[in-house]
Amino acid sequence: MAPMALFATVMLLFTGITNAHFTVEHPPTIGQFNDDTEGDQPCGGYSPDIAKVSPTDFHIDGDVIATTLTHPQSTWLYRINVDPTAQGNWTEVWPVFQQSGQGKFCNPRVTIPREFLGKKGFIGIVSHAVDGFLYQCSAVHFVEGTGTTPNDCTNSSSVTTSWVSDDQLTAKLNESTPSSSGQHTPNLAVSSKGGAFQGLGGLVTVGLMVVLGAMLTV
Ligand SMILES: *[C@@H]1O[C@H](CO)[C@@H](O)[C@H](O)[C@H]1NC(C)=O
Ligand SMILES: *[C@@H]1O[C@H](CO)[C@@H](O)[C@H](O)[C@H]1NC(C)=O
Ligand SMILES: *[C@@H]1O[C@H](CO)[C@@H](O)[C@H](O)[C@H]1NC(C)=O
Ligand SMILES: [Cu+2]
Repeated sequence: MAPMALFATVMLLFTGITNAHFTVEHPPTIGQFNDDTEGDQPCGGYSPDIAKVSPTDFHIDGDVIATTLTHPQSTWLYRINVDPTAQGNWTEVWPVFQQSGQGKFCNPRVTIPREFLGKKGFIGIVSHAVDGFLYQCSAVHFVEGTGTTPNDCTNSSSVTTSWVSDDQLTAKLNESTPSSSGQHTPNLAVSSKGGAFQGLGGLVTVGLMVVLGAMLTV
């Protein structure tokens, strides 16, 4: 009984660890979050249609973008467009920067060019991390003024940021044709969609099975 319980716990633990890229707290994202398709542009596996969602107000003189990163490092692109299905013609609304350290990063003063005032569209948040590019979108209505900063807008203590240039990430401003989820696994030849971490998790799991198997036969 005990070894099997241990085995199950270990399996669960590794499953939990491998299901992690990044999430967005503010503004609320559209579509069901799906870890496996977060590498599909433009919105992480979800096909947006501005006519079918309820946009949140986003204040053009300064409002909040807040994310939680579950990788040790990421470069970030904040982009917006007013295409009904979020295809292409993105405008950068914050310079590309790098986050070091897992956890929450909240940017309380993202401003939007005035030409977008009164329009409905999308804020796309793109992460470039160890297992490739990852996407989330929020549907927003660009309104006048400055947003109030929510209480959960905080930076994790381990998080630091710096300005970097990332040409591959900046090129996502021009991206418009749907990508395959294969883009999410550029570094290791792992067939699963989840990328390097699932590959690693799989290896470790196999290793543990061997060890536990040996224990059980003793
Ligand atoms: C791209 O977006 C900008 C800003 O909304 C707009 O002025 C421009 O006309 C758009 N270009 C195309 C080709 O849709
Ligand atoms: C988080 O850190 C950035 C600088 O890295 C800072 O601009 C921002 O105001 C911080 N957010 C909060 C909620 O303090
Ligand atoms: C986007 O495409 C236009 C036209 O091809 C090009 O001039 C511009 O440099 C590109 N921007 C980026 C960020 O790649
Ligand atoms: Cu990931």
